[in-house]
Amino acid sequence: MTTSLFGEPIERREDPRLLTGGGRFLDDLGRDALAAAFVRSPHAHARILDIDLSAAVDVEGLVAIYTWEDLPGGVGDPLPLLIPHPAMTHGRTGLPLARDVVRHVGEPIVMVVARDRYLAEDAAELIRVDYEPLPPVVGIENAAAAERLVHEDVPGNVGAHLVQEVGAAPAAIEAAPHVLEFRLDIERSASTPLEGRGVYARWDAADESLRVYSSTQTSTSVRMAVAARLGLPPGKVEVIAPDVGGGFGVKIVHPWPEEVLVPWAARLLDREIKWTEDRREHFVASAHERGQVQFVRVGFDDEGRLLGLDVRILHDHGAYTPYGIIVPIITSTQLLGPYKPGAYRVEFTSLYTNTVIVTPYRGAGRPQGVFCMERTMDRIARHLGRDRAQVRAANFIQPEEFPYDQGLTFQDGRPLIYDSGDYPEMLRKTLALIGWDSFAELREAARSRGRRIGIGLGCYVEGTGVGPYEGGHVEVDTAGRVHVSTGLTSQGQGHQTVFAQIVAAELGVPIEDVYVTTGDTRRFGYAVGTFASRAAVMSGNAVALAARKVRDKALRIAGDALEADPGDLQITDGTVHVKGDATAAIPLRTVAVLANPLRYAFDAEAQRATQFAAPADPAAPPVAPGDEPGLEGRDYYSPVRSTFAAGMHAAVVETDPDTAEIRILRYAVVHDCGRMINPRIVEGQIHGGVAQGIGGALYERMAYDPAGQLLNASFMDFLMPYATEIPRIETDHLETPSPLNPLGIKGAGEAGVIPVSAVLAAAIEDAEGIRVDAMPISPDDLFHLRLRAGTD
Ligand code: MCN
Repeated sequence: MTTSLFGEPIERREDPRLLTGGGRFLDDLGRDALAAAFVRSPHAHARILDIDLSAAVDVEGLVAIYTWEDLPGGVGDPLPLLIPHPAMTHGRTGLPLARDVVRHVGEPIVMVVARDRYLAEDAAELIRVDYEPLPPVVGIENAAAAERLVHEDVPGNVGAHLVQEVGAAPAAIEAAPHVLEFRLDIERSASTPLEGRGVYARWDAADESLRVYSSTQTSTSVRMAVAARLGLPPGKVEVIAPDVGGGFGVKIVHPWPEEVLVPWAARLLDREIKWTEDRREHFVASAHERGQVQFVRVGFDDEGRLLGLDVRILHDHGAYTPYGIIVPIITSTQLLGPYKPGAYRVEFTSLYTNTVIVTPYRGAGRPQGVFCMERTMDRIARHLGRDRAQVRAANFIQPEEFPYDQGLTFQDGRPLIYDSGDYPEMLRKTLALIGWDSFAELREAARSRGRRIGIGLGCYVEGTGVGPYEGGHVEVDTAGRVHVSTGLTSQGQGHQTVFAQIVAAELGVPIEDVYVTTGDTRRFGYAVGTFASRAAVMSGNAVALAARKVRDKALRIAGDALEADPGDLQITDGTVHVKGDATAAIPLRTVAVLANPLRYAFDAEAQRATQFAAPADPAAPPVAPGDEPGLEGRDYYSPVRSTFAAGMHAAVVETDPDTAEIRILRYAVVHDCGRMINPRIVEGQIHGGVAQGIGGALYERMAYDPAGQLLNASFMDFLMPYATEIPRIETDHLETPSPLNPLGIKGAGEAGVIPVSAVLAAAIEDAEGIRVDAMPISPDDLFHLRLRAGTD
C-alpha cells in the first residue's frame, strides 16, 4: 500500500544511476568551456609588493588574466560577513582576489582564464608575485598570546568574545563538595568531500542572463550573491547544483571567491568558463573546522550531580570569518547535551590565525562540545569511583521535563528549548546493545591474557531543522506523474527517495510515479539550503504541506466529477475513489486533466472517463477567482525554533601493548531523530557520520608547521580511514516525535559524527588506565601518553 511508505526502509532510488556512472557532476559539464586556474599565496602571511604578468601573457591559448585591480566595484568588494552577531566586534572577511596582504597559504591572488586547464596552469606558473613575508600566527595559543597580529587593526587577534551565564557557576563550583579542573585540545580537521568545489558559468548575451552550475549546498544563496555582486536582477541568474559529490558543510560558504569570479569573467568575455578545484586547493583554499582548546572547571556532589560548570573556549577561526561566530556559539550552547548543569558559565574567544578559514563541518562545533561534556562526565565518575553510566543518568533531563529550556540564547537570538526526548531510555538501550554491565568481566579476562580492551560511552543533543524556511512544490501532470521540487540541494543524503516517500504517502500514489528535483533555482526560487541537518524537517514538512494542498484540490475536483462529497473520497494507488467503493473511481491523471479546462479538450481518455456535466453555475468563470488551473500546490514550512535530536554511542576498543595501535572492536549507536521517514537512509547517514567521526578521532589532523604551511595537503599524507578501519556499526532507534512540526521529524544527517571522539577517548582511557585529553589520538600519541603516565 502506498500510504504506508512513510517510515519504510526502502532502497535509495538515486543509487542505481549514481553507482552505474550515470551521475552528472560539475566537471562532467562544460567540456568545451574555457578553464580557470588561480595563483594562490605560498605564504601564510605576506605583503604583496608586485605582480608581474609579463612572462604569462604570451602563453598560447591564454584568454585573460585578472588581479584585484581589474575587478569592478561589487565584484572586488570584501566577501560578506554572512551571520553578524554583536559579539563579533572584529569581523573580517577576505577579498575575492587578495589586494595587498595575504593571510593564509592558498589565498587567491590572480585568476587566469585559458583554453584548457593545462594552459591556464602553465600561465599561472609564469606569473611572478613579489612578496614581503610577514610573521605568521599559527596555533590557538600563539593567536591568544598576540605577539603578532593577523589583521593589523584587530587587537589581540580577537574576532569575537561571548559569555553566557545561567545562574552563578563560579560560586556554585566554589561551594561544591568536589571540584575538578582540566584542559582539553581538539585539533583541526576538514570536510574533504570526494568531489571538491567547482563552478561553471555561461552568459547569454541576447537575454542578458547568466546560468551558473555550482557544486554547492545552497544554490539559491549563490544566486543571490552572484546577482548582487554582478549587479544583475536575480531573475537573470539561474543557479543549478548538479549531482554533488559530498559537501559536509564546506560547500555552504556563499559566495566562494571562485563562485563570483568565474560568472563575472564569463559575462565579461561572453565565453563559458569552468573551474574545478583540485585536491591541494581543497586543502588550502576551502575551509576547515574543529580546532579548539577548552578549559573546564566543574563542581559536583557525591552522586556526581553537576552543581556548576564553567567552560572557557579558545576557538581558532582561521584568517577570515565569513560565518561569524556560528561554530563556537554552537559549541558553547549545545555542549550541555542531555544534562542539567546546575549553574553554567561559558565563555569563548574566537581568534584569527594565518590558516585556512573555519566554517561549519558536519557536526559544526558539536563534536568539540560533546568532547568537553563527556570527558567531564568520565572525569567525575573516575574521581568518585562511580559507574560512568550512572553518573550520566544522575544528570539527565527527564522525559516529563520537556519542553526544557537550557536558559541559553542561540545565534539568532532565540532561546534554546529542547522539544522532546527520552534520555534515560536511550541510555538503557545503549547499555543493553553494547553489553555494558558484563564488560568488566571481559576486560579482566582480556587483561589476564595480556590484552587491553576498554569501553566508552557518550551522548549528544543536537539542534536540527533550523529555519528560517524551506518550500515545496508538488504537481500532478496529465500523465499521472507527480513532480516534487524543493530548492535545497542534495549531496548524497537520499532526498530523491525520502521526499518521494513523503509525497507518495500524503497523496496516495505509487512512489514510482514521483519525481523529485532539488537545487535548481529555475524550479524553485526561494530556498535556504542543505546544512544543519535541516532538509528532512524543513523540506520534508514543506513538501508534505504542498502535497496536502494537492490532495485537497484533487478530492474537490474528483468530488464534482463523481458527484460525491470530497470528505467521502480517498486516493489509493493513484486513483481517487469513494471510501469502501472501488467502482466509483477516477484516476489522478484524469483529475489533473479536469483541473485544466483547456487540457480536457485534448484528452479523449479523460472525456470517456467522465460524464459531460454542465457547470453548476454557468455564470461563474471556469477557473474561480483565487483558484489556479492545474493540479499543483506550493507551501512553505517555517519553524518557531529548532527541534532537538539526540543519541548515545558506545564503543569497545583494543589497544596493542607493543605497537599502541588502536582497534575498534565494536561500535553501537542508539539514535533518536523523531519519526523516521526512512530508517535505512537514517542508518546510512549514521554509518557515514560515525566513519567520519572515526577519522577525526584517530587519523585526521591538519599538520600546520610554525610557518603556516599545511604539510599534509594531499590524500597521500592526510590520513582518512578506509572501510577496513570502520567496524560494523550496530544501530538501534528511539522515536520521540517532535511536537514542533507536522511530521514529527528531527534531523539525522550530522548525528553520527558528533560523539565519536568522546566515545573513543573514553574507551582508550578505559583500556589503558590513562587520561586522554586531546583528539585525535594516533598510536604515536598513545605511546607518548603511556610514557608520560609511566604505564609503559
Ligand atoms: N531522514 C529520515 N528521517 C528523519 C531524519 C532524516 O529519513 N527523521 C533522512 C532525510 O530524509 C535525509 C537524511 O536522513 O535523506 C538526512 O536528513 P537531515 O538530517 O535532514 O540532513 P540533510 O538532508 O539536511 O543533510 C545535511 C546533513 C549535513 S548537515 C551534512 S554536513 C552531511 C549530511 O547531511 N553531509 C553529507 N550527510 C551527508 N551525506 C552525504 N552522503 N554527503 C554529504 O555531504
